[in-house]
Amino acid sequence: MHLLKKGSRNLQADKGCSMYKTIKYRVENGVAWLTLNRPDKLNAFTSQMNKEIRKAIKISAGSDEVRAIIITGEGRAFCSGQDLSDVDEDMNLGQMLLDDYGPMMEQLANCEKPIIAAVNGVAAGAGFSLALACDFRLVSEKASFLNAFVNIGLIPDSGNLYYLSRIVGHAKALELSILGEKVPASEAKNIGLATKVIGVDEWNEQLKAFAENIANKPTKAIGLIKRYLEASYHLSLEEYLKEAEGQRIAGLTKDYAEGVAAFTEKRKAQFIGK
Ligand code: T3D
Repeated sequence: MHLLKKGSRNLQADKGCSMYKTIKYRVENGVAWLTLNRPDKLNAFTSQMNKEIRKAIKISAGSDEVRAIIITGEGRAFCSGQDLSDVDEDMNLGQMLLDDYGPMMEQLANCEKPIIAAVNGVAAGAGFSLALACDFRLVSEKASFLNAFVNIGLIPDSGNLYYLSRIVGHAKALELSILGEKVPASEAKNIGLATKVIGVDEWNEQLKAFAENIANKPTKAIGLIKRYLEASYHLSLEEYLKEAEGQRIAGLTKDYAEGVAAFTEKRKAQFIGK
């Protein structure tokens, strides 16, 4: 298995949101803010929204300006999963996953920038899967998670079981998936789903601080950490120890030189993401 990243293109970050109809996108202080923007449907996914998310992630992944990505929802929800008013009984759901959700999940998994889900409200169905696919979940005290699939006779999809079992363990993943009951923010923290639970009053300030702190870390090293941690689940130890190649790459970055210089000079490192 190749652990090396495929060629990444240096795409220009899009600062405006005019090219998007179902999301909002802006870049500020090294952080790309991607806001799901269908609040009247609790930000439910449509094929269009799925495409726009993929586009924004691709742009963010390829932009030197972006060093962290934050995904959140407009209004009172994070995302309520597939728009159930946009499907019919004859639809091939498997094909829909192959065409839309699978590529989105793959793109998130291959993105070497840190991705934060800012779960401002309920995250249900594929909206829960989206939050699981992110590297961090900052959770509002009024948010909740709902593996809603079973409630409409479906199985958790969009990588849900893959990530959920890794995050909360097999037994809890099975419980949440079969019972289909809401998990409030406090329980999400207890079972390791939430990185941090944030009070409503401090929400904006803490999100910004968390994301900007991550955006100021050595971005290339973070990408390599993500890549090797994920690879570790699929490789033998012998294969995994090719991590040496990752460390070789990290050792060539300007951030490594800066990190060592800052340590010896007893000052705070100023990482530039290169
Ligand atoms: O099925 C396939 O196509 C394959 C793909 C599957 C991927 C999936 O994501 S399957 C799972 C789909 N999602 C769900 O089953 C969740 C459905 N929604 C809910 O269970 C609840 O709405 C929530 C727990 C998320 C929130 O409950 P609550 O009480 O806070 O809000 P509400 O009153 O139920 O919803 C507010 C409005 O949003 C309402 O519209 P209205 O009556 O004000 O005009 C509701 O219909 C709408 N809404 C909520 N979720 C969806 C939705 N509209 C379309 N699709 C939704 N998923």
